[in-house]
Amino acid sequence: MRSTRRFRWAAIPAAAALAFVLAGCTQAQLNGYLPGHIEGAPPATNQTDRITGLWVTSWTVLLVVGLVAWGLTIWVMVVYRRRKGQTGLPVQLRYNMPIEIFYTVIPLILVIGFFSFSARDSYEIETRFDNPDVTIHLLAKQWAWDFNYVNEDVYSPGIQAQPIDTGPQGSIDEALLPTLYLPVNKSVEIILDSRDVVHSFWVPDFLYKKDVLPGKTNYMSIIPEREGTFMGKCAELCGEYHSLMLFDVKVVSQAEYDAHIASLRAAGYVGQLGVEFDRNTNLPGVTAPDASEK
Ligand SMILES: [Cu+2]
Repeated sequence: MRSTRRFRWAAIPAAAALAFVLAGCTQAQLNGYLPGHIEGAPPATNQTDRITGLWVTSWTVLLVVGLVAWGLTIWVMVVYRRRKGQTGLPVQLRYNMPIEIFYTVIPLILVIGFFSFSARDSYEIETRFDNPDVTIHLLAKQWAWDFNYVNEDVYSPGIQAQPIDTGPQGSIDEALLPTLYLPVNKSVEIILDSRDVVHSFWVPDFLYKKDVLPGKTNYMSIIPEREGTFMGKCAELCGEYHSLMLFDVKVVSQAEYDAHIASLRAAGYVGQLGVEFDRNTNLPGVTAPDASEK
């Protein structure tokens, strides 16, 4: 009698878990509610499937752990509740070796698992190309972005987003946004430097962001795989107009990319926008800033 009642209570979390699994998953759930996924279209970059996989696997495992933990908690509360007429303390248990091994070993396996998969994926993501097809030298500044197209020796100077009065509150002039053009299916290395304070280069659909630090060069290695316009923003609070530090990334065909480079050249944007425009002249080092070098 006693054991069947226990079994009945244990069936509740088990049934709940089963119902959850049998309910099936929508595409958004399978994608972990991450942005940038379009059904039937190529992934935004060569990394997005990997990042989505790590995220979805992680939260699925954690959800199962949660269901087991919540199930056991509720089960214990119900089965071992104080019954009518009971007085005093129940039998006290201590030093239960199987349980102690269980709650030591399982979390250890989880932590090692999460660590190793995260380390593997971040290693893959952070590995730089030996010979990227396209090299972009990006310079972040309060509150915009300069893009140098290194191979073609042209540049695109950026200004911060310009609010416009027409349209809903908070509207900005899309045409004036700094825009980085990238050819589709080409390996791209973005070299990230800051002219002043800490910024962060973030294209939400690429599922990755990278800090842009003064005095330290960071690198981002991606292959954009889907044509389109991707919104980007600075993801590190960097001052008064941080919220206007917006940009677009346009992933286009090689022909459109070449045409854009030609239009920059025709507009006179030839050469590279270097560190001479940095506001920060006091980078880490052993020498004081020299006014004559400016
Ligand atoms: Cu910023």
